[in-house]
Amino acid sequence: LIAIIKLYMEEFMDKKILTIQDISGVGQCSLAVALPIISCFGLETCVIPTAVLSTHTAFKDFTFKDLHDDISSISDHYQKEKIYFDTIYTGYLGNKKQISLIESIFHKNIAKKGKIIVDPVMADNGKLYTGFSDDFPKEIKKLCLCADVIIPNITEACLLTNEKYKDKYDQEYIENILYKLKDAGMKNIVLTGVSFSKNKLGVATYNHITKKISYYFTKKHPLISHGTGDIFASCFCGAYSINKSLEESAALAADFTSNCVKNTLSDKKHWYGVHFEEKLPYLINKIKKLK
Ligand code: PXL
Repeated sequence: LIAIIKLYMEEFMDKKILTIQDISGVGQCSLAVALPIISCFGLETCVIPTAVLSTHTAFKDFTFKDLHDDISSISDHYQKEKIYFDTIYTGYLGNKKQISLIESIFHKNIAKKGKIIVDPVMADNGKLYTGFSDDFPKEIKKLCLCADVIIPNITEACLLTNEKYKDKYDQEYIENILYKLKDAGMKNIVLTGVSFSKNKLGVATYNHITKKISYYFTKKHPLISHGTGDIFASCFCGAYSINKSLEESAALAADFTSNCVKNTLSDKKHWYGVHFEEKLPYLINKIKKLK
C-alpha cells in the first residue's frame, strides 16, 4: 500500500510547471490566463515573465518593457536552488533574442522526464503580430524543434513551413501542413483553429508515437476574439502535465475554450478577450472527472 501511495504521490503531488510568456496588465491573455487555468489542475504554476505590457498588442499605444536581462538570472537562481520543472510551457516572447536564452532554460531547468511544450505565438489570421520581424518564424522554429509538443494555429504553422496561408481549405491542406511540420523535425503537433464547415471549429493533432492524425471539433461560435489561443494552450498544458494523452488534452482544451467563447457572446462590447473566469468551475469539474 505504501508503495502505491508513493507512486501516486510521485505522479500527482508536487508537480511544477514553468510557463514563460509575457504579462499583459489588461487583455485576458498570456500569464493572466495561464496562471488561473493551470492552477485548476492542481499544478504549482511557476513563471518567468518575458515582458511586461500595459495591454496586449491589439490595443493602440501599449507600454512594453522587455525583461530580457532578467531571464538568465532567474533561471540561474532556480538551478542553484535545485528547482526543476515537470513541464516547461513557452508562449509570447518579447523578441527573438530571448529564444536562445529559453533554449538554455530547457536544458538547465527541466526535471527528469520533463515535458517541453512550445506555443509559437507570433501570428494569426495570416499576419504576424505587431512588433515581430519577418525573420522571427525562422528563429522560433529552433524552439519548436526542442519541444515534445507544439501548439501553432494555422497561420503560425504556415510560417513555420513556408506554406501559403489560406482561410478556405480542405483536409488535404491541413494534413500536408502537419506532415511538413513532422518532416521538419517536430514531434507531437496540436494545430488549432481548424474548420471544415460553417458550424464546427476544432483541432488537428499529429501523434509522434502512433503516427496518427486525429481531429476534435466543437461548435463554432460567431465571435473572433483575442486570447483564445492562450486559453487553449494553458488548458492543454495542464491536462498533458497530469498525463492525459495528446488527444484527450486537446479535446478538453477545445471544449473549455469553446465554452469561454460562448460565455462572451452576449457581451457585444467586449472585444479584447473572452470571459473565461466564470468557466473555471466548469473546468475544475471536468478535470475531476478526468482524474
Ligand atoms: O494572445 C497572444 C498574445 C500574448 N501576448 C501579447 C500579445 C498576444 C497577441 O496579440 O499581443 C502581448
